[in-house]
Amino acid sequence: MRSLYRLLWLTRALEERLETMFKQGQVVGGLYRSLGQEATAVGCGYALTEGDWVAPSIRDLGALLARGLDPREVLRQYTARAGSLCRGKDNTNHFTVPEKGILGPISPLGTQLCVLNGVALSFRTRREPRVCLTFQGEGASRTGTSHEGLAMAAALELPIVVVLQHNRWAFGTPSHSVAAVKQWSDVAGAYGVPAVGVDGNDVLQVYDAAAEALARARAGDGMTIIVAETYRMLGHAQHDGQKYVPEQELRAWREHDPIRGFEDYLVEFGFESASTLEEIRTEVAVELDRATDEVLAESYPAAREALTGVYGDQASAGVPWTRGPVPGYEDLARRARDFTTATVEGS
Ligand SMILES: Cc1ncc(C[n+]2csc(CCOP(=O)(O)OP(=O)(O)O)c2C)c(N)n1
Repeated sequence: MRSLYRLLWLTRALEERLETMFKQGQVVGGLYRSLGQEATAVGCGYALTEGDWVAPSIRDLGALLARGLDPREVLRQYTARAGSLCRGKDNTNHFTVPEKGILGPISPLGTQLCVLNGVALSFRTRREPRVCLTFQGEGASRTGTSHEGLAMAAALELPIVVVLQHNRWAFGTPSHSVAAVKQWSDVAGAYGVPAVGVDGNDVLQVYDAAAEALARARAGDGMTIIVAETYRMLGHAQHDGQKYVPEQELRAWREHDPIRGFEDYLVEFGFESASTLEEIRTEVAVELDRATDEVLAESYPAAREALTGVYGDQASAGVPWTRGPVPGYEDLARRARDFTTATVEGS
């Protein structure tokens, strides 16, 4: 209970920290918060065990922290430091860390599930008792690719759990306008696998459903779809003031905050005292202060590093991934062409 609370609070506090840093111009790229839906990511991430793989969406920081990702790695990544997981070349959580069982988001929505199916298939082929879990927004679940991924995982009985997060909005599109289903848990009906609907803002309910679905997958009984009912309390990202969201809807969901609800539960049923929870929040703040100072003192990548680990279609003229001249690399286009020619001739 204490670990779950700590993870919930860490997720929120770290995102708040990132928001402040975004406003100070420290964050390079976008910031997509999970305010109001932290319980789904934390509950699912906490149910995974060593050796399992998780594929988060941009809004599942809580699952990564539950998997043991150090907040400093998150801060490094968002501030594009040289030592960050993407070496300063990408932001948010678009990183894959095989040793931690993390498959990063893939921007064309729905695609990530298809890739994770390959990971799940490899576990089954090798007869390893490992399982996969991934998240999809209800918007992503409307893509053809998502349907292909779900159909394949179900047909092959892959050891995978898909968590469909019904948070009501996909950017500015309300969920009722993209599906005829009244209950989103009905979307799983067509795939012939168990579908479990949960209150996505109740971390214990999410954890129980995830643990059961993962055990099922581990036992060789195939995929489960969990539909978590929740709400995106902020805009799509920092640039989106969510003016299209009715105020009364926000007000109603504010009353159903996942962290406040869990605090009330812990205190009311005597699991934790209010002062213990306060101590946890203070510890998290101290940890984040330290982590922020440490990371901001780290350097950005050297300009030369812009050329390493980047892949593009070198067959086209120029260098497709640069928008203008790179200082110090005036002859880059020529060198890229020479390299392509040499490679083609060499092979
Ligand atoms: C195939 C595809 N279409 C559109 C986009 C642009 N896009 C990125 S996130 C997003 C909204 C996603 O909504 P949802 O899947 O419900 O997740 P949420 O943002 O609500 O967590 C859109 C439309 C994309 N990345 N890929």
